[in-house]
Amino acid sequence: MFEWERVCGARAAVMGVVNVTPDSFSDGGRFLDPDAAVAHAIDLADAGADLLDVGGESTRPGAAPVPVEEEHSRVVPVIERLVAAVDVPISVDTTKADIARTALAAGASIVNDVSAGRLDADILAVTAAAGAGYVVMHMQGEPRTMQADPRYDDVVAEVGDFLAERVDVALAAGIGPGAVAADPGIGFGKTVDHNLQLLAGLPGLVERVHVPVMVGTSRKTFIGKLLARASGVPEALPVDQRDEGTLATVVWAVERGASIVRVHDVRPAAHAVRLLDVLHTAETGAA
Ligand code: PMM
Repeated sequence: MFEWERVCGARAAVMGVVNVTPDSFSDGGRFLDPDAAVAHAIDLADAGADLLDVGGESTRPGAAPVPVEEEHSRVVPVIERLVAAVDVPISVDTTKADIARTALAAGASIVNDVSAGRLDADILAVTAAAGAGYVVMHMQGEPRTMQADPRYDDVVAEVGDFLAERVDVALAAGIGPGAVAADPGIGFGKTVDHNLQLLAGLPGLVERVHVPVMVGTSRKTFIGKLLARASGVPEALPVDQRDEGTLATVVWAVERGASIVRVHDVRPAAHAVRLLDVLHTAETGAA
């Protein structure tokens, strides 16, 4: 039975992103070849990833769904090879029960579901039957249209209510009480200001959901836009200039109670998380 406590009980865990896709916004096409994906994932594990998230369907704004056979052929061979090559848990980033089933049979131990079980409800039973971990993520709308005009009265309260409800649904489906994590879904049907409010409101969200909270800010558009805003330049900074900003959000999120951070550039995040842990230990010792 998967337990988040074993991954992020002592300090926050760093999840490395392995996108086996032609079109993900930050690394689309780089790791579509299985050899390249496996080599990259091993590099991320060597760089300090506590777990690896393998995805075969881009969820960037505007992305079209991928047929199940195609998604299967992208992720399952990579997971099979990774299970033999690394000793960190592997998660599959999918919304489809069929993909979750084959990925778990191939040795993955977590299902990262950006739809929180709303697109294919069987994914909950599949995850429960395997004794696997599960991530429920908040998304307003669906990837094709989610950035069109996202609206909330109170984004922190609405995302918190949604996550608490979906955690309950996952538990009711038989997923282990220690096996569910919740993610506010930064950038999924959210404006720059919605993302900012969620990051500012993270302590309340952590308290509200009662399960480990995952945060995925890595290289997202809002970082490019905020850096442009703060530096007085008209254009959002491109994706290859967002890693330092990402690191700032990683430190911010961990300091406000995030248990798992999902990133593309693992080494700096792993170092930052370890240093934060050392500093907190020193602070406790000095008190
Ligand atoms: N972001 C992406 C994909 N999957 N899963 C979770 N749980 N949280 C996220 O923020 C998230 C995700 C966006 O695409 P990427 O794989 O290129 O980062």
